[in-house]
Amino acid sequence: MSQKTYNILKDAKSRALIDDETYQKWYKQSIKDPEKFWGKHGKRIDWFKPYTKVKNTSFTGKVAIKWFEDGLTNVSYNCIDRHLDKRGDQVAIIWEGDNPYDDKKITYRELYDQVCRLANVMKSNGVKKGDRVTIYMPMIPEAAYAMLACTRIGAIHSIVFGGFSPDALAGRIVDCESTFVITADEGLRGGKKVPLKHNTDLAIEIAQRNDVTVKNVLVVQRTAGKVEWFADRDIWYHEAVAAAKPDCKPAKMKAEDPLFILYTSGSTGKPKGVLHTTGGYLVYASMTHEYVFDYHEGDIYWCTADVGWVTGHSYIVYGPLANGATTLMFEGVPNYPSPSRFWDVVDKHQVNIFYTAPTAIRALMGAGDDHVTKTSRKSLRTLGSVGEPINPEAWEWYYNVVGGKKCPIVDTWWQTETGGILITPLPGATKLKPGSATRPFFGVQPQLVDNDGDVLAGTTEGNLCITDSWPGQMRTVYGDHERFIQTYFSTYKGKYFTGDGCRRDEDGYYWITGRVDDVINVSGHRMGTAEVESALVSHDAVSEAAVVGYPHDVKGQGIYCYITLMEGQEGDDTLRKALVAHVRHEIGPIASPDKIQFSPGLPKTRSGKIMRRILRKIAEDEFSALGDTSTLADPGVVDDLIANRQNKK
Ligand code: 6R9
Repeated sequence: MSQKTYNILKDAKSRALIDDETYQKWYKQSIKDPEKFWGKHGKRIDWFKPYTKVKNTSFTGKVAIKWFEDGLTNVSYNCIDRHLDKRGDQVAIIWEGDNPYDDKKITYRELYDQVCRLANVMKSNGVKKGDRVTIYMPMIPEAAYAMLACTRIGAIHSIVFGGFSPDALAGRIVDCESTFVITADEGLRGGKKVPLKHNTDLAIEIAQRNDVTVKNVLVVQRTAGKVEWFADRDIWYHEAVAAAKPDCKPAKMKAEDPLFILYTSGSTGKPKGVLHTTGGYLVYASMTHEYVFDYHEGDIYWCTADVGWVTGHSYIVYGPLANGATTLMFEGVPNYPSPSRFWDVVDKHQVNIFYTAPTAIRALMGAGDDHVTKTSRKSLRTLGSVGEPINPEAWEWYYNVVGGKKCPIVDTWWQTETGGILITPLPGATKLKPGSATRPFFGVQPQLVDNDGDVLAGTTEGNLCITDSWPGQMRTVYGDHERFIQTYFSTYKGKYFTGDGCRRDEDGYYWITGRVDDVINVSGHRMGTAEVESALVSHDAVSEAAVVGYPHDVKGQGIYCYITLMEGQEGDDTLRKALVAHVRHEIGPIASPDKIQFSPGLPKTRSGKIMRRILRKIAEDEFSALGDTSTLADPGVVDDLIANRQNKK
């Protein structure tokens, strides 16, 4: 564990919005009197009708979370209209295409025009306040227009990452009974085409078999590749938008009206529809965007995430645009056409704030320093990291080579459920330790508890809970409030349980150690081992499957599958390939198994529970430390598993 501390506050301090003294003062105020603190900061967004109530939240009983509940506002108004007077001609979105010669700049005034037209297209096709709209798009400006157009008329968007399969897309359409889908003919990433419209067609067929009828599909022409066309259902985006009126009044939304649903994986069952609402979410996303990245007016800001993930929601679109920033949207991948791409884009657009994931940093680190050092990167001021723990080696490389020892790194810990960043350094306030997310943001009260729920004090390690609400918190699991209570508030009564393990050091800094549940984190993408298992057992040859994560140099965690086959099946490489293809088909390429081990049996307790602890150890090639195996029904299984392990070092 690196114990080195980086204090590069001198430069940052002179211009930073928050210094340590201010951090300490504000933090104390935010905990002592949250009503007063958030009552003040809630005003950072515009309200049609100001709120008089600030916080009305309970983590016990039925769990009810309300912020600014009697206020009326609109997200697209806050992200667009309110900037028009002052910065109508300022660039809102810089779009950088997959192809380095393809780019585009969209001003706030153009954004207004595009979003209003699209909102009118949706309205004229019957989309109303509260309806669910599924967005399955590549990283093109139309994805942001689609999000903002939904918020303009009060429709609830559900974005599905473009890397998900038709099955996964269908599941999400069905769960929220979405009747309107926005997609593109094809996506383009790293020079490869992704058949989005074709996948949508297949998903809609599956949804139909599950009694959900999608009435319209709005299709952006991205590649002009060939697509099938269903004239009574499909609409070309460019035609409809060109014909629509360029003004659309923003709907007056209650602070607690739903804003979006985003599906995320948990330790059990199908992905959950995380529901975020309007007022509190926007206040929190915009406030964290400003202070965590030390955003100043005029900065060029780039978050490399995809809008299909929460990071793209809060820190490509809503946070930056609410702050009137110039946000860069990148269609491509870090290593195309070369591993210099990120830094070429930084130089090309003079990016000041850069936010990416450890998996990308590790991959680029592996490609060698030359790809970085041949670029200037002089414009960079703040670097950010998100999605998984960043190992100190990657942190040091990011700091020394990419940032040239000049840029603070904000290692931001948060989740789809939290809506915005909860634990993070602030550039002008926090001394940095590589690998630590450091300290809580304003209003956030972390607590570490042991497995019995007893609170752990001082320097310690345990399960990370948050003891009181913050405005960006999810409000429910869409359509299943009971599951919301069960998943997040029942393990440790009266506390929000994050699912993460965490250490607190002698300076009160937090170090996230990773998930303590059956969720794995592959290249920063969250995945339930149960989902991969259920995809595997849906293959005819598979009788039983158990999936665990193991440490992977680039991905953070890899996917290791133990499989028991049906009688008469042969476990060979052909079947391995078929199973990989099957999982990709069922969930999408992000869930591709890395290792598959065939085994006549799985280690189980006498009551039939699979002992994952043992499977994890074998997958890590750490089988000398298997611990107590005496509760196994058949201890012999373990010897076979060890002998045939797929990850020998
Ligand atoms: C924003 C996002 C959430 C899970 C979370 C944790 C891991 C995210 C992290 C981090 C260590 C960080 N995680 N940021 N772990 N340090 N800076 O990633 O949301 O996709 O819901 O994932 O990711 O395990 O619980 P999401």
